[in-house]
Amino acid sequence: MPNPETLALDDDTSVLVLTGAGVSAESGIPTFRAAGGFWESHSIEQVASPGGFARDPALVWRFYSERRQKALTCLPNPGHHALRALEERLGDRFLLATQNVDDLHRRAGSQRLVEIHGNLFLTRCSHCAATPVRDEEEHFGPDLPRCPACARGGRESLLRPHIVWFGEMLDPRHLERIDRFMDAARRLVFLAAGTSGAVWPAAGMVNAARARGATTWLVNAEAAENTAAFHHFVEGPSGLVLPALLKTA
Ligand code: BJW
Repeated sequence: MPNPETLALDDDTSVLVLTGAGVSAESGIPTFRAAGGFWESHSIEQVASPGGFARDPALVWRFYSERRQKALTCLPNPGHHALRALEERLGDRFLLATQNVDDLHRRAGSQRLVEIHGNLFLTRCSHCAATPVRDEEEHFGPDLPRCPACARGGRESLLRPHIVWFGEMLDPRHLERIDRFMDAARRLVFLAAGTSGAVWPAAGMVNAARARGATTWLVNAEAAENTAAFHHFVEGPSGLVLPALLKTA
């Protein structure tokens, strides 16, 4: 009889993980909705929406530049490392979808990684479809960066952070990759960690996993908005809980 408090992974099991800001909290990166989080000191509408960028691109660049500075000083924590170790064990039976843009999963060594809300260190054109480029610079107004491809055609287009803002579509290729992974699993475990379950479509991934018969786990410091959708809820900091949970899985 498997222990109900372990993931009970066998050779037939695939694991889809969804992470949120809570997983990086122990690395020193603020979450969004907590006291002291980003949305306490910044208006979502001003800094994380296409309308906000159109109105005041310098304010938006300052917000993301400060986050770049901060993220570069932070290190992956034991939660990130536990997920990388699980990937090493499972190989292609593992996929990590993260809402985090801070690059810490990649820096921990995760490779089967889908950054569904973008990446803090990628910059792209706000107008044309040129491929996003790696960019660790901080951009403070008034000399904001412009798109070289557009400039060659005589157009002045601002570059912007490669981030999915509210009201913007997630990259359909990312969502398709997650769907294909779930469809291909013989037995599926879905594990969400460090996310409030307040933002869609990520908050609905648990339902999509359950529709495929998945066993579902939530690891979070407190109840999330969608806790009731999970079979198992382990309350606690992911930097402690994930290593323990995955070690015995
Ligand atoms: C710990 C911990 C520790 C702390 N250990 N735990 C369906 C219904 C209603 C609305 C919608 C819907 N579908 C779409 C929408 C609109 C919208 C949306 O979801 N709105 C809701 C707010 C209601 N979604 C969108 O616009 C998305 N686009 C889209 O769906 O396009 C189609 C469409 C558009 C419009 C209408 C309909 C369809 C895009 C969403 C983009 C989100 N972007 C952001 C900002 C950009 C990234 C960035 O700058 O970093 O992404 S918002 C922000 O929230 C960020 C995060 O990735 C995201 C999720 O937050 P997360 O990670 O959950 O963080 P927190 O702070 O909320 O929670 C942290 C949790 O960790 C807490 O519970 C803590 O307790 C816990 N914790 N320390 C474990 N140590």
